[in-house]
Amino acid sequence: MQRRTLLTAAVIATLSIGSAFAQDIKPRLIRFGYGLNEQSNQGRATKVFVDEVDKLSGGKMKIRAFGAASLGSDVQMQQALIGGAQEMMVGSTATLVGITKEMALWDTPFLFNNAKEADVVLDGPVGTKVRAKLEEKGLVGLVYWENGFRNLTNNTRAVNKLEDLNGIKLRVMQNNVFLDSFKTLGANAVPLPFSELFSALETKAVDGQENPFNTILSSKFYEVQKYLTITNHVYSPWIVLVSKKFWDGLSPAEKNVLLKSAEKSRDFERKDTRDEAAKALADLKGKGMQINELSPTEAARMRDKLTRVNASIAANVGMDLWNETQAAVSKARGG
Ligand code: TK8
Repeated sequence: MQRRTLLTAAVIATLSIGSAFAQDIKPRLIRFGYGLNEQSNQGRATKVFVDEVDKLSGGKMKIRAFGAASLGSDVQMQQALIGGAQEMMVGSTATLVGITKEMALWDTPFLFNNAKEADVVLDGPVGTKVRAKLEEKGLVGLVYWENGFRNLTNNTRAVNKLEDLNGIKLRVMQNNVFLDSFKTLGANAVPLPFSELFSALETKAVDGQENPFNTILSSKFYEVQKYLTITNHVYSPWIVLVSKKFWDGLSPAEKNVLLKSAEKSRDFERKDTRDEAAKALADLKGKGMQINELSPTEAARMRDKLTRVNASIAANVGMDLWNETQAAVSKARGG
C-alpha cells in the first residue's frame, strides 16, 4: 500500500474507533481502593478517574471507589491486586519497595528540588522503566500521581536542629529506606500502615509522623499534632495500579479506557494537589499548628546525614539504574 492509502486507512480506523471500542468493552465492575479520605486530594482525583472511565466506556465499566483504606492498607491492597481479589488501587510507591525494589529510587532524600523535576523524571524513561518492573510481580502501574514533598510533625518539641529529633517516636511508612533515614537522623522510627496512623498519634503510641501538607490537613493530623517542621525531605509519588491478573483479561479497548482515564486523573491530580499545597500551610497555621522552617545550616546538616542512605539505595536498585536516575534528574534540572 502507498503511504497515502495507509494514512487514509488510519484515519478511517480512527473515525470508526468509537463503535469498534463499544463492541470490545464489556460490562465490568472494578474495585478501586485508596488510603486517604474522600475529601483529600487522593479522593478528588479518584472521582475524576471514576467519571472518566464511565464516560469513555459509555457507562459499561464501573469503578467502585473505596477510600479511607476500607479495603485495607496499601500493603494489603497490593497483595489483593497480585492475587486477583481486587482490581485497582492508588498508593505510595514507598509501600511497594518490598515487592519491587527499584521503587526505592523515589525514596532517595532530596532527589527532586521541585515538582517539575519529578514530573519529567517520573513520566520519562526512568519512571517508565521502574513502573514496568511491577509487571513481573503481578501488578501494572498506569501513572504516577503526586503525593508531595514530605514534612515532619510531632508532639514533643519544635524541631529546630538535628538533635531535636533524638528519641522522638516517629511513624514511618513500611519501607526500609524511610526506616534507615529516620534512624540515621536520630529518631526512634516505627513502621506503621497509614490506616493506623491517626489513632497511633491520638493515643500517643507514636509522637510524630511525616507527610505532605495536603495529607496533614485532609487527615486532620493537626488535631493530634502540635509542631510542624518544613523539611521537604523527600518527594513522594503515588502510583495507580491494576491487578495484572485482571489486566490480562481486558481487551485493548478496555485497557485504553483505563489508561486514558488514569492519565486524565493524573493531570488533574497534580494541579489540584499543587493548588491545595500552596494554601495548606496557612490553613494548618489557622488550625493552631506551630510551624517552623529549618535554618539553612540545620537543613544542610540533615541533608548531609541523609546522603548516607543513598549508597544503600544505589546498591539495592543497582548502580546502572541509580546512575541513570541521577543523570535524568540533572537533565531535568538543566533543561
Ligand atoms: C496512603 C499512603 C500515604 C503515605 C503514607 O495510603 O503512608 O504516609 O504518604 O499517602 O500511601
